[in-house]
Amino acid sequence: MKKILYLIAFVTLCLTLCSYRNPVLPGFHADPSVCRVGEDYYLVNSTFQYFPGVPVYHSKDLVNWEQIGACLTRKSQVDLTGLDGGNGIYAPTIRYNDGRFYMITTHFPSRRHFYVYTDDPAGEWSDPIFIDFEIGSCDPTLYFEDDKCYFLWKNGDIKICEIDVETGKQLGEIHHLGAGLGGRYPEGPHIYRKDGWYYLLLAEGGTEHGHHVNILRSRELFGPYESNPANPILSHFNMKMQGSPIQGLGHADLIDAVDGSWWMICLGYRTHGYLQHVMGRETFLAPVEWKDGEWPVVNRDGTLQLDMDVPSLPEVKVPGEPSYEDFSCESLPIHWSYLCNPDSTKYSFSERPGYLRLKASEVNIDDTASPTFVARRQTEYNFSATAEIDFSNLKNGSQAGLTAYAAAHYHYDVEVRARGRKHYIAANIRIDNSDNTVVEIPVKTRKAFLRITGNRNGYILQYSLDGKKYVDLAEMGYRPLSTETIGGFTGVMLGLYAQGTEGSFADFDSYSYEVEL
Ligand code: 6LW
Repeated sequence: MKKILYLIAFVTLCLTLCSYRNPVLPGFHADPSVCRVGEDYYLVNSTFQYFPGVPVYHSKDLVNWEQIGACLTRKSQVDLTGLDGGNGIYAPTIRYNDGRFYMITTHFPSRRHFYVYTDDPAGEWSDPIFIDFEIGSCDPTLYFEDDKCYFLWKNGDIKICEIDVETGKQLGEIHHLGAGLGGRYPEGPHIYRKDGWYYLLLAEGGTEHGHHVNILRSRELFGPYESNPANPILSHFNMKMQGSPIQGLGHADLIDAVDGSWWMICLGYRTHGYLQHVMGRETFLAPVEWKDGEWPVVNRDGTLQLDMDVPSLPEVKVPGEPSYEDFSCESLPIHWSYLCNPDSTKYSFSERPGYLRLKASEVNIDDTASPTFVARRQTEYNFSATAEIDFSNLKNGSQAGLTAYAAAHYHYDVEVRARGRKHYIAANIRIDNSDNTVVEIPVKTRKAFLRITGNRNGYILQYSLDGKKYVDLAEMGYRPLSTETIGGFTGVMLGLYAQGTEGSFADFDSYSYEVEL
């Protein structure tokens, strides 16, 4: 009997130590970059037109991540006015040197590279230091060696030069490190120093299905770099992985863990149907075997799975994002996002304590301005998002509700509408130039529950007047909200909004987001 108990304990221990689930940051978490300080790991993602910009996540095991802040929390750092999903903040890199964290990124459409710094990644970051000698393209990174700082970026090929990290000024000549192996869009470069070699990691193929990661190395920082004969070191763009639910792997960063093991984080997307995805590019983790003087090998064969049965770092759990928000807070929790820089006068937690008051403006969620809108990421295929709304003060010509928002002109809404002195609950489908009310139901109450349920087919729009019995209003497929349909770089956000007549507002009493893995 004792032997059986020991065996059960060992198997349980092994399963606990030897597995994690990808993506480690589900939902729209593109262009990940990671660094380590002692036993602490920090990770950032791109955010495009969403604000705050560049969330900062912390972990002790590279699997469980907790958002501790954001790099860009002030308009003086990033002006997103008038920007849509193809613009804003592109790929970031986070690095640590001599007591200071740096995050470098690019603002589109200006294409200006800039970096901010801090000694507390959970706190405020500095105002931007702009790289003004090189305007254009994207994917900047920093490499520190001895007391020097080097700036790398992609613009056609991969370029590098030394900079004065205090001012962003160019210090040395620009060197060309080549364009990888000739794939489309060589991008996302990072440099690592190991065993007397400089390693240049980069993505090629473009951030769609052809995406993959290559690595080169040189004895000299400025090259010439030789390619790893085993490239690509990470790719699902092959026959073996053509059926994988994970596609588009690329844009990676390497990290040496506190126990000496190596790991890769990268972006990829989980397909809804054949090669279409709605949740945006997500952050994945893979183990790397990197023997002294040899090339790194990612997860044995350069692929990764949703369930990773590999030895992982000792698990350190973190509090997950709450599934229920009763808005009894004084400000919006950090994991919520606004569209563009928010107009703070349109949001209140104090005018009706315990409620989030969203004040309508003439800017609506299809305008590339700053609508009254707050959202969380869709993180799983199967979810249920529910908002409890009091629309007593929603005036004629206004709408407020819950939306599965992929982009301006691409969203499914279950909303309350005020027309004259009457109110209606409606399912509204916006696909490109088509703005279609599927159904509109007059209601006499002033409170309702609005719900969007997600599944592998798409989205179901529902409402309830008592929070118990839900009525289906519309059912829509995922394809119109997929990145392959819309383009751009973001994923579906499940948001609350109010728009229409100045002085009109809606009070949200709660928001719940439940997922089914
Ligand atoms: C980013 C590029 C990429 O600049 O997509 O997947 C672009 N990689 O490196 C936008 O995320």
